[in-house]
Amino acid sequence: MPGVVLVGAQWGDEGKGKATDLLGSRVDYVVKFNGGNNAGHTVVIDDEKYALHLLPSGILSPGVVPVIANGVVVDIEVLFEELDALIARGVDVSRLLVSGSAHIIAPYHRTIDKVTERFLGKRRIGTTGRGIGPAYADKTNRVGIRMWDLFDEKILRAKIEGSLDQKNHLLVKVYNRRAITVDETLDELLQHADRLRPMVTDTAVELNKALDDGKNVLFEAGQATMLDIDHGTYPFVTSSSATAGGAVTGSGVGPTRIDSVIGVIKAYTTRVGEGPFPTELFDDKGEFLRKTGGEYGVTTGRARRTGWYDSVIARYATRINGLTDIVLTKLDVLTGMEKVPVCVAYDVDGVRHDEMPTDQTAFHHAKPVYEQLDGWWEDISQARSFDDLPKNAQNYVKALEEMSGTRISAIGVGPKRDEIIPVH
Ligand code: 2SA
Ligand code: GDP
Ligand code: MG
Repeated sequence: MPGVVLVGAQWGDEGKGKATDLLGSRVDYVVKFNGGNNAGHTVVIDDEKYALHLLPSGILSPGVVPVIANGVVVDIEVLFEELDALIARGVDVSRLLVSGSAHIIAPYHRTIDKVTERFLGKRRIGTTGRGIGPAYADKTNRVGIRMWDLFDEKILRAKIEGSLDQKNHLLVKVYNRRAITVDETLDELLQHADRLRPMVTDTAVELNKALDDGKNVLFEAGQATMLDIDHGTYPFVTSSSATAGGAVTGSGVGPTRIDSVIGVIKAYTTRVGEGPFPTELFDDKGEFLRKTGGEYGVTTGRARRTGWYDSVIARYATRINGLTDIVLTKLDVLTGMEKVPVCVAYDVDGVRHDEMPTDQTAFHHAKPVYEQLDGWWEDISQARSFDDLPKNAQNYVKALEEMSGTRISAIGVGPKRDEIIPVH
């Protein structure tokens, strides 16, 4: 501590929600800095399961201040649905802060996300359909709507008009849809403005002050390194900065305030949506990982694609994020295998690549080069120290640590809060 970034090191769903929750008792602020309600984080507390999308996972820890920072895109309707569901379960959400500079996902962003994917057909990205890409496109095109705009109706109307101008042309002429009116959008966005007002503030001031006061601030990434708009498998990515750098631009704190960067990595790999995935399995082993690991989307319910651990990606994530620590999750899911293959390099058209090829064609052609590690049969869910693990599981963890070049600080052996082994 005090400034810690937590990122996904693969294609998402590594268990970031659980990792954040674990740190919860030691942090004062948990900041979501990218993405929106495309995220799905599962936290299991005393057999109670919570699925969070737009809210940072830290909202479940008593005393923590949850922050939705400027880099996030906010669907206001979803925000209140999620808040109300937590309130109904007795969670105190009263400390939530939302950046006035965060962009809003308007109803037309959701519509455009869905029709674009349908229009793309075989070339689709496999988005979550939550309007994420179109909202970030508007932000970059400088026709986005920010939280602050909700509190000045005249400005809000003008911005909606500006944004809808081109979109209605596209919707009507290209997608054969009805035009969206300014008034219907205005009504929907203004519905919750009064309830939002007390939460909306300059969160960058709040976070810098918290760091000045020696408070512990955890920046929690949505999605993951390989889905990052710059460093992921473009174009099969999300539209935000999901890597450690995004924590800085997405929250308004300087890079000198970050002390450590934790990468969360699964002991195997999964991916949702389209795009290349070198270690993907299409056989019963893949189905075993999906079933045993419960690999279904938290937001959309989609079956996740599954494959072996890829150390080329782990090294890449280490480099891009400047990882200081790794939390290795779901080691328990690999129990019961004779051999566990681990990808150590790629063969790209006959040439060995030890590092990630960022050229799209090369990555599409990448074939994994595997090393076969010995598996284990013992149930490891009760293990609470490294020595409790069977020898072969210990060797698996050590091999992964060596290949990634970053120390593994904790090992997940089950979904529950206490199913974790601290290592260092
Ligand atoms: P989008 O909707 O524009 O962000 O989609 C672009 C790509 O990013 C992927 N993506 C995700 N991948 C893994 N997990 C995500 N969150 C949910 C979860 C996903 C779900 O935790 O399970 O429920 O389906 C997430 N969000 C976005 C997406 O699959 C596209 O490949
Ligand atoms: P996130 O998007 O990175 O927060 O991850 P998700 O919540 O989408 O997916 C991770 C899933 O793995 C959730 O269902 C967690 O409850 C579960 N999980 C996390 N850590 C472990 C672990 O060590 N073992 C097992 N079996 N499940 C885990
Ligand atoms: Mg998830």
